[in-house]
Amino acid sequence: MAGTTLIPILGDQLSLDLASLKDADLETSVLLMMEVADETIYVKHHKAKIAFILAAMRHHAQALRERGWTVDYIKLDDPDNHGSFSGEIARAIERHAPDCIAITEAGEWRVREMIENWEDQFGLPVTIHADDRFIATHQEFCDWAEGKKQLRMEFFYREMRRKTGILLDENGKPEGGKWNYDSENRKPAQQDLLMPQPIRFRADEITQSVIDMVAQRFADHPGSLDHFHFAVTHEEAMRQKRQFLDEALPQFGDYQDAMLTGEPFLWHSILSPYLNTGLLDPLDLCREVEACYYDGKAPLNAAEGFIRQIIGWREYVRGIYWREGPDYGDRNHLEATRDLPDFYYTGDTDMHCMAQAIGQTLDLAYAHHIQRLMITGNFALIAGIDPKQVHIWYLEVYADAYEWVELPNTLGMSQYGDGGILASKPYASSGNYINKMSDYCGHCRYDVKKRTGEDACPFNALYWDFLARNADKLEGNNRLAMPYRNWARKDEDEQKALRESAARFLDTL
Ligand code: FAD
Ligand code: DLZ
Ligand code: SF4
Repeated sequence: MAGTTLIPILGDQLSLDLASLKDADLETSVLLMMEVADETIYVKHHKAKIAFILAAMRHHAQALRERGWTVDYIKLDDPDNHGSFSGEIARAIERHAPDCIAITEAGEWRVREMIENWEDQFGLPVTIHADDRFIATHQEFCDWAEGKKQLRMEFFYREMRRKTGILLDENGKPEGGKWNYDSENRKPAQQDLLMPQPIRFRADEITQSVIDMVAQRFADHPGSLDHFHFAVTHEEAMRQKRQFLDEALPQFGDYQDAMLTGEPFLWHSILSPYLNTGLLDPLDLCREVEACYYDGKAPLNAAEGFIRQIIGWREYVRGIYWREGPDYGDRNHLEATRDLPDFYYTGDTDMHCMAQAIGQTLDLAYAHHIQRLMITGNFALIAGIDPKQVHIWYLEVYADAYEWVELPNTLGMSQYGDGGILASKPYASSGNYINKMSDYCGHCRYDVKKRTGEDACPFNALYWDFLARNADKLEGNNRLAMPYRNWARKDEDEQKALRESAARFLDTL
């Protein structure tokens, strides 16, 4: 008779057809799900992020049991809980005496290295399955990147379009003749009564008990539980997906980069927590978006733009995370050392754009891409904040944050900490960009048109100071030739005034 296989399922592996379950035997497998202290405190995750993950895990365990699996579920408040994945595997081995362990690969180096020790630690064979919820394998990404002087998402994305066949015509050419319709996608938005709103899911008994436990146990973690709205089951995540496809997708492209006061969601999907935990499948979602285009329910710029975020950016950042290795998070190309200001944890700042982006983040564990990149990320970049502290903040505060996706976005794309592996130039801007893409400046005590002086928008002087401060590292970058020419054209007095204004502001942080 076949012995028992122990199959640990981690908190971001909540897919019913997870790789480690595909060939597993219903009769002889024990699935192990573990709520463990180490995972909840290795950074101070937002309360709503912890509540979402644990509530989704508990509902997923139910869904697995309904499908006939034996699930051994360890709760965080179990008095015997050892508090770590390895500690709980050791206890589960005592309970179930398995012959072997099978697991789907983890989403970060820290846990991957832990799992790689298990064979020696427990004296059992451990099979690690590749995570086939992603489109590109690690090898495919490395093969594509091999020998290239510069990696560019756009070219990798075309490979993913070819691999999946998404939005290709019968001759294998991109639908509509172009691979990318971003030039149509950079419109500012107006306040609009018909703006779609994501579904606010009600907490059932299971979710409520998790929320209560998190409120008590993680009171010193950032963020609020008052607005907890997440889908926590596969069915609820599907409903949110349907809502997005029907109501927001058609205008997703147009307003992808827009920001409005008091509107945290705009036409974004709010699906990343579900894609990253496995409640939704990324490729299925892209095929549904593609179908919306073919059925005339969404224009090509919206469908292509959305699909690019998933089969392009999402896959690309993952490829870079694993290719660059476990020390990626230690890089600091611009040698930025300033501490992260306290207002990242309170939202208490006169900069209205920052107060909006941080405030909604603390309330909802959500901000959309341009808020993350061009508001909070841009500020940290031009103020010279230590990229590791910035990385930890992003990993803590967003419900969708796991290191494989958060770190390259933060350290690489947003903070240029990898010196240009992920992005060809730093995403630094003055207040002008924020004013163009949002209505924030109209509500701000600072004047976005002013560059120096007490009421000048801090982003302006900081932007020029950033360029001047990092000239030795950035001046040679072709994509920054124009801003450096503009800096050189300023007379000495103006340069001095800008740098002094920046220094005065930085002193207040
Ligand atoms: P939509 O705007 O509706 O986009 C659709 C989907 O595309 C997203 O759900 C997401 O799965 C994918 N996507 C879009 N952009 C990216 C990207 N750059 N990288 C990976 N996937 C992308 N995304 C995370 O999932 N987790 C993170 O921890 C995370 N950290 C970020 C940190 C910084 C500094 C920046 C600039 C971006 C980060 N992103 C992260 C990418 C992006 O901001 C979020 O995926 C997006 O805001 C999620 O909201 P949404 O589901 O409404 O996205
Ligand atoms: C993020 C997180 C949290 C807060 N808690 C748990 C947990 O208690 N149990 C669990 O299995 N996973 C949790 N996670 C997600 C893990 O940190 C994630 O699976 C690893 O980062 C590996 O990618
Ligand atoms: Fe932000 Fe400057 Fe605009 Fe104020 S004026 S909202 S600080 S960009």
